[in-house]
Amino acid sequence: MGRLVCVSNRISLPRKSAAPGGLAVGILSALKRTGGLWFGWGGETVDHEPGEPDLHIREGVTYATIELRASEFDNYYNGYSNDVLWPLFHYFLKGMHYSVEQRDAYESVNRTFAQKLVPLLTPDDRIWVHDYHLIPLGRRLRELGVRQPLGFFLHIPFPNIEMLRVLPCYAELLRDLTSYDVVGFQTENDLQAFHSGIEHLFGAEALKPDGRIRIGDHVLRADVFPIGVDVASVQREAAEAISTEVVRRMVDSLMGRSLMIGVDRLDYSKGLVERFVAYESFLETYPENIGRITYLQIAPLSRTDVRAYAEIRQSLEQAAGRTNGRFADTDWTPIRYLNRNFPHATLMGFLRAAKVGLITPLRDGMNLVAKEFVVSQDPQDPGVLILSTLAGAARELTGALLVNPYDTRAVSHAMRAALEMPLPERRERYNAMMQVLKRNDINAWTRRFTEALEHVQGGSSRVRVLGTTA
Ligand code: GDG
Repeated sequence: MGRLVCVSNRISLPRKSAAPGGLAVGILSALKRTGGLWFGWGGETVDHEPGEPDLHIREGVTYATIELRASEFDNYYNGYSNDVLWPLFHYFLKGMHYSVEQRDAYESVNRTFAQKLVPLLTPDDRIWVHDYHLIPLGRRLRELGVRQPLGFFLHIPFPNIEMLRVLPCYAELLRDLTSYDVVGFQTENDLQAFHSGIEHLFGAEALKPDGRIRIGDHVLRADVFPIGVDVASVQREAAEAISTEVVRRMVDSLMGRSLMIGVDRLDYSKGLVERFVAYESFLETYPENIGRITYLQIAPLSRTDVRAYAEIRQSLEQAAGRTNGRFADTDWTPIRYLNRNFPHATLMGFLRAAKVGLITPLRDGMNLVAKEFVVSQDPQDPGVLILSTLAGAARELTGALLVNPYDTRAVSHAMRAALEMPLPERRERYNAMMQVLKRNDINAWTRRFTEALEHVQGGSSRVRVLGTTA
C-alpha cells in the first residue's frame, strides 16, 4: 500500500493545547496508518515568490506547509472560494460576487499548490485533495506529469447544473473535476447533481450503467462517502466534560431550566436568523415556556473579511436583541448568544447537557455538529435533535425531528414536540441514529475513500460500488 498524501487549503500543526477538529482527526488517522504527508497553506502570506515548503514530522506524519502571495490570497480565499463558490454551491445566488481577478487568483494559487507539491511526491503515492478551494489542483498536477491516483472530496454541497451554469466558467470546473480518478460527495443528492453537470457537458453516454464516468479515455468513479465523527472519542469527551467546572457552571446557571443548543460557525448558510425567528415564534405561540427554556447559541466568527459575514452578524445581533428585549426577565435571558470558540471537549459537554439540539442550516454539505449532538447524549436520557431537511446529515439521521428551516411554524412546533417527547421515544430515536453513526463513522469515511483510491489502476478507476448513506 502506497503513502497517502492529503492536500487541503489550510493545515495547522498539531498543538498540545488544542485537540484537532473532526475533519483533522479523520485525515490524521488515515495518514498515521501509512506514514503519510499532509500538504497545505500554513497561514503565512508573503510579498515575494513563495519559498519551498516547510516540513515537520510529528508521530510519523509529515506536514508540509507553504506560503501564498499576499497579492493573491484575498482574491483566492475571501474572493473566489468564499464569495463565489461557497454561496453558489449552497444555492445562495444573491451572495455570489464573481470577478475575473478572483478567478485568476484562484487558478494561480492552485498552480502554486501543484508546483510546490510535485517535488515531494513519490511514485507509489495516492493523493487525496480536499474541498472547493482546490478543484483545479488535479488538472494542474496532471499537467506537471503526475500519474499517481488522484482523489477529490467535496465537503460542501454540489449544485445542480441549472444552478452551476450561472458560473461563467462552469464547464472548466466540471472538466477539472473529471481530471481526478475518484470524486467523492457527501450525499446521493450531490452525486446526482454532479451527474446532471456531466450529462449536460459530455452527454448521457458519459454516465456508465455501473456508476463510472467515461470522458474520452479516462474513466473515473464518482461516489458517495458520507463523513462521520469519531464516535468513541466524542462519547468520551462528552461524558468527561459534563463534570468539568465550565460545563457545570453553565448547567448550574440554568437554574433547572431546559437547555436548547445550537453550535455553528457564524455563516449565513447555517440558518441562524431563521432559527432565532422560529424561537421567538415558539415563545409567542407556546407562552407556557417563557422563563422555562434557555437557548444557548454558540457561533464562533468565521471569514470576517467577507462582507456577507459581517452583514449576517449584524442581523443576528438584532434578532437576538429583539427576542431578549421582548421576553427577558430580571432573572432570565431567553437567548444566550456567544461569538466565541470553546475547546472541542467542552462543546461536547454543552451538547450533552442540552435537551434539544437545534441544527437548522439552509443548506449544508453534511453538518458534523448534528452527528456530534446525537453521539454526545446520555444513552439513558438522550436529548432530541431538530435537524434541517437541507443538511446532508438528514439523509442518515432520520431519527431526528426533520424540519424545513424556512418554515417558522414547523420549527417552533418541533421545539415544543422535542421538549415534551417521552423518554421511550427519545431512546428509540437515539438508538436508531447511533447505529448509523457507528456504521458511518470517521474511520469508515477515510477507509472507504482510501480503498477507492487503492483500486485506481493505470489512470482508470475500477472501484466496487460503495455503500452510500443509511
Ligand atoms: C464543512 C461543511 C461538513 C464548531 N465550533 C467550534 C468547534 N466546532 C467544530 C464542530 C464540528 C466542526 O467544528 C464544524 O463542522 P460542521 O460540519 O458543522 O460545519 P463546517 O465548518 O461548515 O464544515 C459541512 C464539514 O465540512 C465536514 O465535511 O459537515 O457541511 O460545511 O466538528 O464541533 N470546534 C472547536 N471550537 C469551537 O468553538 N474546537
